[in-house]
Amino acid sequence: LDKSNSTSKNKFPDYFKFGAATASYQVEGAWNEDGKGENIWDHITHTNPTYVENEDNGDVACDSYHKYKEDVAMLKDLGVDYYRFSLSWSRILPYGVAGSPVNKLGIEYYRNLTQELLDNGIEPMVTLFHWDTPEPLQELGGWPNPEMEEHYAYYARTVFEQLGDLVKIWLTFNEPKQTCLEGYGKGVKAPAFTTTGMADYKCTHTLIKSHAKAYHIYDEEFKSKQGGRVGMVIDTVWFEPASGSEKDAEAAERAIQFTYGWYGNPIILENYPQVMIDRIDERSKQQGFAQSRLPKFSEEEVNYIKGTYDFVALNMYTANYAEWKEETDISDVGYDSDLNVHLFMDDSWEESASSWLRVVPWGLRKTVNWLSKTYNNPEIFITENGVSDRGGIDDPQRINFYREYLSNLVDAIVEDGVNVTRYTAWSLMDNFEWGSGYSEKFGLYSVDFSSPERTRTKKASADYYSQVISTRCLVDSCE
Ligand code: PNW
Repeated sequence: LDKSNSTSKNKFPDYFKFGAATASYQVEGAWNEDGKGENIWDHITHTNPTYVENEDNGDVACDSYHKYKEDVAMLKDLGVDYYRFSLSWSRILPYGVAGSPVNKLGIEYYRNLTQELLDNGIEPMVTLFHWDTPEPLQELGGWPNPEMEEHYAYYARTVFEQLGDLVKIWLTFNEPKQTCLEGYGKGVKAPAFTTTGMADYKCTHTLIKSHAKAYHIYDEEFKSKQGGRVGMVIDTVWFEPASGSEKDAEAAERAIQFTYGWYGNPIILENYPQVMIDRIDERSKQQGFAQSRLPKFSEEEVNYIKGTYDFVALNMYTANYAEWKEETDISDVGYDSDLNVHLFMDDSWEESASSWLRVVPWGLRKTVNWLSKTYNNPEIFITENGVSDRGGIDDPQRINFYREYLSNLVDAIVEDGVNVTRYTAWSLMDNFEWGSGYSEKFGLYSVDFSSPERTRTKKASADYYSQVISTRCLVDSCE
């Protein structure tokens, strides 16, 4: 695309907002302070330390529990409009379960952080759940147990009551696909179960119902007085057909339906994607299951779930090629064989420190266009986008990443008419990158994890992002 003759094409609209994100377990530390209960990441890192690279854990992390004022000062310096952070369920409800006592000190921490943001003119955007399930709930079976809906509803109501006067944007779940598929299906996230093709589907079923319930609780009990909005963060990579063939196009569409659509369709449209229902029903039957491995929503549930969003939220980092493949072994029970698409990356795509993440900026433009078309032009928030390296203050690769992805985003908005209103950089600072520990760095600020002070230092990319935010523009020449 030739943008040389139009400067305004590089400009984000005036209403557009920029933010930065973190998540509780990845930054807070203070894992057992002030009455916080144990969660599944505390549990797995303490009982099975080699689960994470270098035996890292989030016991201290960035120590944001004590250093939140420094974090807010960094956000202020960046000039962001809002800060996306998550609440630790175990810090608020140490026992996790419905009806259990609220930890006043936990609430106080989040009220202090939120007030500090507001005092600095930064809007809070709050995720209720970013993967850190309370351990007592995991011991009741965790997300595949339908009972979780009741526990989550109690937690959500508690949070709306305690923080709803200050917070106007709520995200019920972060990337539930990672919780369900990676946590219960593939074992690469806590609680590390590997019952794919069953537990991941049950987890999703309960989680979607939990989301819908929280949405309705807010809508009925809080919205009229608090005036906020509620949505769910769903992630996907962009799936590009491996060739121009019909079959590869079908494979790519099936892959995004099994990824974004798995969660997006029930909430934004109606029920699971038909291609998931058909394939999993059929494969289950051939495998001798008396019913489908994909649970069914009743008609009443379908109607209760549909429409439970005030905006559509997307985490997006990278892309895969999708290639059609022959049906292979019917006896294999699992999400991957239910999907049955050959996914791969192009060797020419620039690498990052994360094996799953290659730099594919045009994927963002295609993804938001797909969302807009599939879900009838909703308001879209980008709730995460960013890149990892191995560290250092001078980070030209990250500057280039942000420049290229933002350039594609502005094209999607200005040229394609997609209604994206927010962009969130992952992450404000280097933090605990789950199974990779502290080895992969996504921050705009570096954190010295070898120092008890957890000293934060601004990277070159933070200056770049600041400049984009203050000018709403990607190039110096635009206005
Ligand atoms: C996100 N993918 O996870 C999480 O929300 C963050 O907590 C995490 O730190 C960040 O990305 C970086 O990993 C994702 O393959 C992991 O598409 C993988 C994918 C997407 C999101």
